[in-house]
Amino acid sequence: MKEYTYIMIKPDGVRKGLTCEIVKRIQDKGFKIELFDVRKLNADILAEHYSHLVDKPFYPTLRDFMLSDYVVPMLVSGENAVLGMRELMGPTNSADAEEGTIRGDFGNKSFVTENVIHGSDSLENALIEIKRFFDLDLTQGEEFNFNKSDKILEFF
Ligand code: DAT
Ligand code: MG
Repeated sequence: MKEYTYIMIKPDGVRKGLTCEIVKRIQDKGFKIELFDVRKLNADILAEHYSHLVDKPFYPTLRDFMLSDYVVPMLVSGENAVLGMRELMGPTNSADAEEGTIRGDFGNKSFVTENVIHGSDSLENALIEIKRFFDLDLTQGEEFNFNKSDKILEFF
């Protein structure tokens, strides 16, 4: 099935100049980048995004890192995009990630927080994250249609 997933290059990826390399890897894997943005997050949206982690002792470090610089949010689509992107990224801890994966090649193996990229972990969470970061109501399997974007409609 054609799936949507929410991908975000984290501040370390942007600072290391990896944006285009990561875009290339996503496209070479056969996925399509439907939307691409560059922005800074605020503490509220980050706390929503990482609501499963806000009570962890490492959350302040994670928050300060994620707010430290620009991020690159992307709406990515393709066959098996959710799991396929997680495979392309590698596991959470870059020290456990194989060579050839984005985290394995570019993540900080001494500091789990700096793992370069976020990708949704389920079909359901992908839609929640796409709504959160792009304000788009998508359904898995449906065609992406620019008319769906209120923001773009307002622009024209
Ligand atoms: P993932 O990003 O692979 O989906 P996650 O949702 O469990 O992993 O965690 C989100 C981010 O939080 C992760 O990319 C890096 C950071 N993180 C997770 N576990 C951590 C830990 N034990 N110590 C420090 N940072 C952690
Ligand atoms: Mg996660």
